[in-house]
Amino acid sequence: MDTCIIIGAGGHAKVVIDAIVLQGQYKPVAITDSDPKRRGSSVMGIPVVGGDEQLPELLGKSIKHVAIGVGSVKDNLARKRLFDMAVGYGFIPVIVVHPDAVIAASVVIGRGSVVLAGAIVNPDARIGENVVVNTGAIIEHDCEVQSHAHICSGVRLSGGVIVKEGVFVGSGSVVKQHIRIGEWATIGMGSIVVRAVEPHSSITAVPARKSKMRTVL
Ligand code: JB2
Repeated sequence: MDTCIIIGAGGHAKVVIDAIVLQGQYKPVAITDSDPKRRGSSVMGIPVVGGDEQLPELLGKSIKHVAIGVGSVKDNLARKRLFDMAVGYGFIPVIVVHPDAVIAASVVIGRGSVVLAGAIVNPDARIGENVVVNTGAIIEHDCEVQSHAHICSGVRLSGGVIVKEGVFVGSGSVVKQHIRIGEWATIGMGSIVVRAVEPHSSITAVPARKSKMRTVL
């Protein structure tokens, strides 16, 4: 089995490591983390060997594969930076698919993307590079999720939604069919998105609107 390194030793790394182990294709053998206090500790039995300055040495030890274990809260820039850095060093980003994710045969997934437990990705959806489809998210048919986006736990993207590069869609949000979300936009947790979202903008939960008066007897 090929070995792989994990970048980041926090909560998201645990979930990624668990999925990699269950997937059974790669064996995580070392973690880098920028926090010096984490050096010498371990996550799920995998040692934290130091910061990212260790990466060239690990590559020299024939560890060729990498998974980004740093998640994101409203910002995917760090994940993009780490992905670009690892690729720049010559690492191969692994595609991680939890065995309990459901992915249609026609779905295309780019390198370094992670699809976690209970997620569903339906026919003809396209997933770019370094995307996170987090636990229980639903990506409906014909959606396009571009690189470095993070579709958080429990999100539902209806059919044909376009999520541009670097977008963050917060937990539990629902996006109406064929909506386009501009690059590096941030959608706050629990939002109901019924209109296009401007690039680099930030929106939060859309409040329920009164549709029609109704008398309840
Ligand atoms: O440049 C870096 C770097 N920046 C932060 N290089 C490396 N190698 N590591 C880095 N880190 C490390 O990522 C931090 O020192 C820290 O140990 C870890 C982030 O851990 P944390 O638990 O704070 O967040 P997370 O990214 O693992 O998880 C967040 O995102 C997930 C999607 C949390 O909000 C989770 O609750 C969420 N599920």
